[in-house]
Amino acid sequence: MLHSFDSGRWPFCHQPLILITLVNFFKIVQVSVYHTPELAPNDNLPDCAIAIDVLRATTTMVAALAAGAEGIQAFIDMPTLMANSESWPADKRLRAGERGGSKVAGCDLGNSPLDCTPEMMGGKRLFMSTTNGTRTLEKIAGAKTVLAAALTNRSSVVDYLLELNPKTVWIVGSGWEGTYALEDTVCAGAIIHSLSKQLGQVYGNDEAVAAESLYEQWQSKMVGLMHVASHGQRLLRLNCHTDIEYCATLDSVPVVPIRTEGGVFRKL
Ligand code: 3SL
Repeated sequence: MLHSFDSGRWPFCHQPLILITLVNFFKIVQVSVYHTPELAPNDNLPDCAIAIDVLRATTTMVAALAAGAEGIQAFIDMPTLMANSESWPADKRLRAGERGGSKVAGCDLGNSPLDCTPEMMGGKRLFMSTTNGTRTLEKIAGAKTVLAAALTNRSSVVDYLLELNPKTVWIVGSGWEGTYALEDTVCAGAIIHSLSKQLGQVYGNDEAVAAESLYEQWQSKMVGLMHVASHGQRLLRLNCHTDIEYCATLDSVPVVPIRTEGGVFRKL
């Protein structure tokens, strides 16, 4: 069960030494959900930070690594992506650029997880920039461990968190240009729901409590939730029905993108 905490204050203990002992003994995890990168604090980064962009950047990252991509480098702007990818052999790189849901001119790919076939991805490095998702990755770059999560890899992310045993976790949604996105919050809730079921002791901020409730309400209707969500509707207008169905699938891809040296995301 998830318990709430008030602005990072622990509910039962004000003595730091006793707190540290209790935290280590009981494997208590403190989870903070932030709906957008703008809402995440700039300091006191956690032991582990998780970026979510269900529609579609982190779902695509999971799919690309599952399909055999060598690694993924994320950029907040296209000129930096182009300059960095230039130094990589042309036959070993793919440029994926998305703005407003559509592919950026001059790129090999947009941001569809369905393009991530083994034939396309095998052995290639993906240089990626999207409207919101890659900004979230940039925002949490200072954390010790940085992961990318989607509904598709929810159970693998939770398994890794149980193994890593971080004391503090941030789950940061990408939203849409600074505003809330339903699908990112439901994914945060799915992670918290599974984590708290397995650990028993999880403390969360109010956003974490709300995210878990949202997941509990919609867990059997994920495609329905995507159709209600504003970015889901934007993608429907772009005829991305099959992308939405794919992104709404829970626990289907056993891959966790983790940030490694040089900021490259690789498969755990
Ligand atoms: O906002 C993003 O980063 C993208 O994932 C948006 S889209 O799903 O590719 O339209």
